[in-house]
Amino acid sequence: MKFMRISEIHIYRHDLPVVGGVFRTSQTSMTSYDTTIIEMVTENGLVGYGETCPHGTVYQPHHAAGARAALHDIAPHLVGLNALGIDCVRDAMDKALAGHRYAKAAVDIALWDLSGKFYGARVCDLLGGAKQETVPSYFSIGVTEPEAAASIAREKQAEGYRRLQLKVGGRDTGIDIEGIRKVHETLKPGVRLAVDVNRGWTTRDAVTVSQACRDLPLIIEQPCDTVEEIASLRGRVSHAIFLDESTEGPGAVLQAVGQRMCDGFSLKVTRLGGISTMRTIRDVCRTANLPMTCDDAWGGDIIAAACTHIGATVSPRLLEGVWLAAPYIDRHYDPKNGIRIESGHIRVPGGPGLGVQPDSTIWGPPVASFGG
Ligand code: 0XW
Ligand code: MG
Repeated sequence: MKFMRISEIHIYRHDLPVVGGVFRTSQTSMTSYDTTIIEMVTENGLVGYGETCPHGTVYQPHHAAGARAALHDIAPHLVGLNALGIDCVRDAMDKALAGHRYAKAAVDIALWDLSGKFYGARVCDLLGGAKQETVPSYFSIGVTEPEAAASIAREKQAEGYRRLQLKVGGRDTGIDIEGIRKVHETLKPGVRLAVDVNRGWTTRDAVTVSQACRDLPLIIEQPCDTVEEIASLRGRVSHAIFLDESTEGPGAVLQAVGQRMCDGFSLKVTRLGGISTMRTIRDVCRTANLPMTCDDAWGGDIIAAACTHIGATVSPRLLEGVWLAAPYIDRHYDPKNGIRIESGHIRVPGGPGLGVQPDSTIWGPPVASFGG
């Protein structure tokens, strides 16, 4: 096996203020995101990047400062290892610290970036090849009043989006029903709508809303908190159900697939453990004939590139979309090759690795450095 020694690891912290002021989900209102970036340098001077950025502190059992603390403990165990042996480095991370998949994901992403740079290949090509060079994105409309949601829905379809996700929950279900109906009325032919509750309903609420909207073709995403609640909805609701937050790791996805608990997944790269785990789950979804998204909770160009590369390798028939935080972020890490959404679609970057070359001065000095 070829060897490329990891010589330095730097950890950065960066704020991503929300364009428009606030992004609301049923249980969280975010005005700024705290993201963590990892920079891995190899002995021959290649530099790889990874990122992890939770959607606040209650969306998942993930914590921004916790990610940095975990990486701080893990990093010393990685200096000197072979960056090209991605799975061996993952083993080393597991020996250094149990759990903390969302933190380790940043390292995993940086390793794929480095492998791509070493072999002169794009991450999507290392993952088996891009099935499309432009992937569909979808727009997420935060929790808002029904009229406001409908007007954003109109605007985003005019921009070219072919899938919308409407956030609901955390309020009277009557308003949710009105919002869903109002947004649905705006849908152009072929545009699909997912209603994302982010765990905000009881099973009673889920049955009530689904029955009240039974004439509308929708996907309902993560209606309730637990998989037990969601599993109990089978046969009682009129809509396809997707799991998001409940897929806390690959094991949870396998369980949901085995029990046919849902009709698809909204997947988060860092929650599952990075690009390596997403590849496994992509193949599981293909085997089980289940649609999936390739998203993350939030994050800048590095996360956006990771989601796009994986998304490009999913069978187009099963790819629900690649969600990026880009519309809510006003600055790219890589001003030239940063990941952009145009007409609701994302072009897969052409350069080696992730295909983005961040300007690390944007993040200020590292909060921790190892090796060197
Ligand atoms: C729309 N998202 C991808 C962004 C927020 O993290 C919530 C999330 C979701 O689908 O739940
Ligand atoms: Mg979701």
